[in-house]
Amino acid sequence: MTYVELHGGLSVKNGRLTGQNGEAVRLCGMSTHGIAWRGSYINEDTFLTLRDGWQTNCIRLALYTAEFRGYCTGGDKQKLMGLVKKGVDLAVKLGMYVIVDWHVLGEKSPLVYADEAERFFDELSRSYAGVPNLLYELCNEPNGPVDWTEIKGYADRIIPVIRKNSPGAVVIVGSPEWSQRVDMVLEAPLECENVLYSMHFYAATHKDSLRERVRRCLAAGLPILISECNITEASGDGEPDEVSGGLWFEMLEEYKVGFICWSLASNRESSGVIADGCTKLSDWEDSEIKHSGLWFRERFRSCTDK
Ligand code: IDC
Repeated sequence: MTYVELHGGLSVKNGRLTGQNGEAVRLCGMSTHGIAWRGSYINEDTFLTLRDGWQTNCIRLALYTAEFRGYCTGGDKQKLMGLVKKGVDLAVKLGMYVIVDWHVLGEKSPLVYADEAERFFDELSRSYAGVPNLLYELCNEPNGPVDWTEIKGYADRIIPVIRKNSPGAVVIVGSPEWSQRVDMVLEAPLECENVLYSMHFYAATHKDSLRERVRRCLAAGLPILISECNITEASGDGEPDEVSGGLWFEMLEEYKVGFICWSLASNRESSGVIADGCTKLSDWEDSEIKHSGLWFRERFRSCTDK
């Protein structure tokens, strides 16, 4: 039985992501790097290795909007949408969950390309209306002067566009300061149902003070998904910190919070989990996986409630 056969369409109940029989569901898996540059990982063998070898139930497809010919800054829209759909189709075929991530970063505010976002999510949700595998992440990491009211306004504009096509779909919403201000969300959450709030950490940079903030929100019942994390520094590089990572994971287990690791890439950064220069797209040997990748593979394998 696949993960999606087991849990079906997801919803958010009592602060937790929930499966079709009322059970808690933790999403766990890898995030791609920008699919415009590392789209070759969107193929069946890769997904199969991640599902069966790494025991993950979810994959996140990162679609950069502004950087390096992103979707809204000169990227080939048709090709990029094609890659997104290829990824969603594969997840459907393999019974995995899939998060499509509108990767707001360089533009800071999701309002900058809100018109484009509306068109993008309208097309996607029309194509996959009612498909239980797909979750929609509306804005990776708002940053700079953007505040929660602005992000909320953006979410209140995009969510109805998605829900008009796919009424029950779960959406994931970011927060100010690179999706770390879940405390601001807690004071004024969105009013609609089936929303998860994303929270991102990089354990070598983010330690007790951020963990305590997140714990307060979890204890108060805010539904959170770690839609990006690693044990490296926030730069995506630097020495992994397993001790801080371990403390994060104790908390995630306690509250049954899902987690997605950044990133499925062979590059020079310690957060790119495939060894630099390794061109294999699946069935990696341990020697072809970086320290951070081996660490996360262990967390995926031991993740309960997936
Ligand atoms: C980084 C990539 C890097 C790329 C850069 C683009 O690892 O290769 O050049 O983006 O600006 C995030 C972001 C994510 C970052 C990652 C590491 O969501 O896009 O990826 N990070 O810096 N938030 C915190 C860390």
